[in-house]
Amino acid sequence: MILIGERINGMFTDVKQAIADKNKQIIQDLAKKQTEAGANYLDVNVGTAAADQLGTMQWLVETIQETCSTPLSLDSQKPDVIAAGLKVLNADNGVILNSTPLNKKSDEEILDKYIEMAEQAGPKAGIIALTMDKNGVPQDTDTRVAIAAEIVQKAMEKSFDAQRLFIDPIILPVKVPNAQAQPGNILAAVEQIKYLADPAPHMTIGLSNLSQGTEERSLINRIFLAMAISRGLDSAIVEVLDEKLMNVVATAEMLMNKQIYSDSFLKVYTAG
Ligand code: THG
Repeated sequence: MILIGERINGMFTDVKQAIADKNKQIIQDLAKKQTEAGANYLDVNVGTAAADQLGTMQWLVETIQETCSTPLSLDSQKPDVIAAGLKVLNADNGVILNSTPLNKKSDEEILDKYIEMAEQAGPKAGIIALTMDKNGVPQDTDTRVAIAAEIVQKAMEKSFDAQRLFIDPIILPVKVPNAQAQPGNILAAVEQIKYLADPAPHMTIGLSNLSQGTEERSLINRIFLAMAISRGLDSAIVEVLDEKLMNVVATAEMLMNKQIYSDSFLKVYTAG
């Protein structure tokens, strides 16, 4: 499982404040803690409050790199914010450019831009592409799979290896009215997307979106993650500091025969 730690995101009040105060300590602590907890990548999202998104992305990247070499997942739907981050990034250990739709009304070529930036960033650079296009986020399984197929096709045309591609079927809060069919639709999409290329593209989701506004956040996140892993999800943007969630990852991987069973499997796999 490729785990992307979600915490360095201006959506969180502590990070938002740290950005406003240029408080490096808060950001660096989150970087170290998430790395120790098993994050393979650290998501970096400036949020919506920062006036200078490009400068904030650069400050976050530089601040994190001062204390740890965990690869980053630069998270923005704006190519210029990603480009700004890449300028100051040491991409030797890899990087993920997160996240581009297939296309959007104001930018038909956005996926091409992300692919080009990833190619320039080096052979280990990956992309998270959302199953979203100029019509927005689809609500059914078939449209999600159809957009995923177009994303895979575009990557093939550009000789961008499917193994550097993460497809994200976009999970939204289950609490939103009329959205309760979506988790099931996403599970069905995950199952089908893995057959679009051989070897399959990676698949990821921003898990915490699902439980936003609910009173059983951790439980909802845990159960859905186990269900999605059973359908082939092999990556997720998650709260890696949630120990119970990390135990679910280890157990699901063991039950899927991706990790060998031993009586101490939990200790072994959560120790990294
Ligand atoms: N797909 C991709 N990238 C993504 C997402 C996705 N990046 C951002 C997001 N979605 C994943 N990360 C988060 C981070 C935080 C929360 C949800 C998803 C979250 N935050 C609390 C809230 O809003 O309730 C903040 C609470 C606080 O301030 O402490 O839920 O889907 N590719």
